[in-house]
Amino acid sequence: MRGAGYGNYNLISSVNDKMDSWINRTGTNAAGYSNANGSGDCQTFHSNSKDNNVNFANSDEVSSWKTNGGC
Ligand SMILES: [Ca+2]
Repeated sequence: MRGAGYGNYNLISSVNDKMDSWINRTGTNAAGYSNANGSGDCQTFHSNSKDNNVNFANSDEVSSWKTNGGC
């Protein structure tokens, strides 16, 4: 859980490749990446939105994320 405006951040190993839902309560789009350091497949976490069960293709793959813009 973070505010808007943060750059890329790598997930720790205990939650790496585990994300299956998200909520974005900020007014800024955020994004998650399948690989560390903002690389690989990207999915946008739209502002003021949520997804309780991420699409199969994007589930359990996020390894890094940012809150300063979408993909
Ligand atoms: Ca990954």
